[in-house]
Amino acid sequence: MQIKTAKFVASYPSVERCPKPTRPEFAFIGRSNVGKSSLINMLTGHGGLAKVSQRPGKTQTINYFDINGEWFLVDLPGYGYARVPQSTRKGFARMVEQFVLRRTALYSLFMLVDSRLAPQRIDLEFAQWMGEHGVPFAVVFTKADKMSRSALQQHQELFATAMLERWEALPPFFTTSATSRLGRDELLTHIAGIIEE
Ligand SMILES: Nc1nc2c(ncn2[C@@H]2O[C@H](COP(=O)(O)OP(=O)(O)O)[C@@H](O)[C@H]2O)c(=O)[nH]1
Ligand SMILES: [Mg+2]
Repeated sequence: MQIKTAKFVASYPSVERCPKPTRPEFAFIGRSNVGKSSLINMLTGHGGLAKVSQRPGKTQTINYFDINGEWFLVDLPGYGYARVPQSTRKGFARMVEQFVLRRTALYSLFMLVDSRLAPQRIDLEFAQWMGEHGVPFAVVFTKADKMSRSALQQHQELFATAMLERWEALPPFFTTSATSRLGRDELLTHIAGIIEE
């Protein structure tokens, strides 16, 4: 898939306020600092579309980007902030939960995982929760440029093993780097394939 245009649409405070579901939507989520904004910029080819490296927990809204006038890329608030109060954290969790469960236009969700880390409980729990609710998703390993191929493979295998303790099949895995643009074609081809189905 070619990205011809990528434009910020608007930010919404809740799923109820989101626009009418008229086009396929693909949402991105992950822990704060996982590289979500960088990946969105890398995929769309627009360096300034999503803001990189802001204060963790800064994105408290559901952000819509119009891609090619054909589909929406949705930037969801991250999970796992250390520095926001518990009550705020619960608010984010509810917002994300309602969006993921209720949004009829959501074709697939991409869960970003930092390839530098061994499997994190919060990521595994979120994957588990999506699986239980039948939410289609893929796992996107970020910052692959910072890892040797063997270490990268080891973390991915550990993640797969942890998921297979609960599930018989794995979702698609993607390996990406915002700096080298690794994984860009694969992710966009995956999205195009889902839209065509
Ligand atoms: N080396 C490298 N650094 C990255 C990559 N993606 C993000 N970063 C860095 O990780 C930090 C957090 O990135 P950001 O995109 O803001 O993460 P977000 O909080 O998930 O949106 C920033 O300093 C980025 O420059 C990547 O693929 N490779
Ligand atoms: Mg961000």
